[in-house]
Formats: sequence, structure tokens, C-alpha cells
Amino acid sequence: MLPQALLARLSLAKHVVALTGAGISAESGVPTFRDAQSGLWARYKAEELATPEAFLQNPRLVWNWYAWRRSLTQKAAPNAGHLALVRLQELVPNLTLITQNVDGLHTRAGSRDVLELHGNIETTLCFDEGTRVPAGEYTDDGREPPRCPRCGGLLRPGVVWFGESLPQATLERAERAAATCDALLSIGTSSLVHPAASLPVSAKANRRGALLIEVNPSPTPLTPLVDAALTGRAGDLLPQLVQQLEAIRG
Ligand code: BV8
Repeated sequence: MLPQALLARLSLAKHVVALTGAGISAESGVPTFRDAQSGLWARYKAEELATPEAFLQNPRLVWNWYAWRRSLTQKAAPNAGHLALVRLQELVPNLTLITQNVDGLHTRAGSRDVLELHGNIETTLCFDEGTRVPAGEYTDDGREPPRCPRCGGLLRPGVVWFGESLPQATLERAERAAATCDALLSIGTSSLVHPAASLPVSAKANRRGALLIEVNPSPTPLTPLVDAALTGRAGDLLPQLVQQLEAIRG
């Protein structure tokens, strides 16, 4: 639970940023990025598959890895942690929700205007053109990956791989939010992947001296910097935090 003094500060915050990572989807049954992979994929490390080099070296393998992950995310339902952030968006004057996740669960939970720093597993792009190819526009003729209907190039998932730049406009909005917010909640992320991992640091250093709260069962490289480290699962702690805020607001 948040100490009273910090709760009072959070309740006065005009602009709150919530930055989420794979941990917030763990309780929805979506494996986190650094959990050991299961079954067929146990022998591969996610970071080794989520690169353009891995895709070009073995397009079928990487395409099928995302098809497997899509099968998990499509079956998953938003959990109490996602829903608590929907409620938080109603409670605070301005909430900017930034996620590293590609599973789309925040939007499905009802959060609005989610900044998806690393893209979305439900979108498909032409690898050569870099443009979106809507599901209905390519035939799944059994070839893995399918081909672009315009140029015949390989199709790829619309996510940001390691070594690739993040969507510029989305990243700029996220950086601006971190630089101007009164409070930032870092939820369910190992704080290892950049530039997302730099957002809480810039919030802490911003001229409003943003309140920095971490929600994670384990410590991360960010923990020494935070004002409050709430140790536990997002599905438990975020609803409690929202209840504390509602009690203060009466
Ligand atoms: C870029 C999409 C220009 C694909 C992903 C600066 C310093 C160091 C390195 C770099 C740097 N700048 C750039 C880099 C290189 C690289 C990077 O950061 N490498 C790291 C690993 C060293 N970054 C990039 O390449 C980025 N591009 O900057 O372009 C550039 C390029 C090269 C060099 C310089 C500049 C692109 C990064 C995006 C990569 N794509 N995803 C896909 O999903 O397949 S990142 C991937 O990791 C996921 O999106 C994931 O969200 C993300 C971060 O992982 P987490 O979300 O934190 O998940 P993780 O499993 O790690 O942790 C889960 C946490 O949850 C744990 O802490 C756990 O304790 C906790 N948890 C578990 N259960 C719960 C819970 N918490 C709460 N409740 C629970 N129930």
C-alpha cells in the first residue's frame, strides 16, 4: 500500500503517466518477455527472435513464433491490473498510458489513446515496403510468412524489433509526457529495454520532480530511484491503489 504522504501527492497530481511492461499481462496468461519460453519455443530466447536479422535468416520460424504468441494474446482477457488503469484514467485529470506490450490488452480493457511504443502483434506489415497490410488483403496460401499483395515481399508482424527505431510520433508523445508529468507509475517492466526504460528516469528528473512509483514483484534497475516500490502483482496492487485514491477523493 502507498504511504499516506505519497498517496496525498498522487491524489493532487494533474498529469499521471503509467508505463507498463509484460508483467501487467502475466496474470492474463501472456508469458512475460523474459520468462523462459514454453513448448516448441523453449530452446529460443525472445530477444534472439525479435530482430530483423532473425526474421531474414529464418522468416518461417519468426513468423510462426508470432502466430503462436497471437494465439495466446487473442485468447487472453484483460485482468484486474488493466481494468484498474481504466478506472485511473477516469480518476485523474490527465493519464498518459504508455505500454511496451504488443498484446493490445489495455485497449481491450477500455483504456483510451494508449501509446504502443513497440507496436501491436495484431498488425501486419510488408517487410520491404514497411507499410501495413490489413488482414483481408493477403491470402493465407499456406506460405509462411505470407507475401505482400502489392510487391510480393515477405509479410512481418507490426512490432518494433531490437535494433529498429520506435514509431517517432509515439515516442515523442511518450517523452513529452514523462518530461511534464507530476507522477509516473512503472508497472510490470524489468526496466531493461531502451528507450522505454529511460522514461521513468526523465520523469524523476523533470522540473516538477515527478513522484515515481514502481509496481513489480521483483526489484529492477529502476528500484533504487523510485519514491515507492510496491512489491507484488499488478493485478493485486493497482486495484488497491485505485481504491486508496477513490477513498481520498470521497
Ligand atoms: C532502438 C516488441 C534505436 C517485439 C520489444 C540504450 C542502452 C542500452 C541498449 C539500447 C539503448 N538504446 C537502444 C538499445 C538497444 C535495445 C535495447 O534496449 N536492448 C536492451 C535489451 C539492452 N533497444 C532497441 O533496440 C530499441 N530500438 O532504440 O532503436 C537504436 C537501435 C540500436 C542501438 C541503439 C539505438 C527497440 C526496443 C524494442 C524491442 N521490442 N518488443 C516483441 O514483443 O516481440 S521489447 C520487449 O521487451 C517487449 O516489448 C517487452 O515489453 C519489453 C521489455 O520487457 P518487459 O516488458 O519489461 O518484460 P520482461 O519480461 O523483461 O519483464 C517483466 C517484468 O514484469 C519483470 O520485472 C517481472 O518481475 C514483472 N512481473 C512479472 N509478473 C508480474 C510482474 N509485474 C507486475 N505484476 C505481475 N503479475
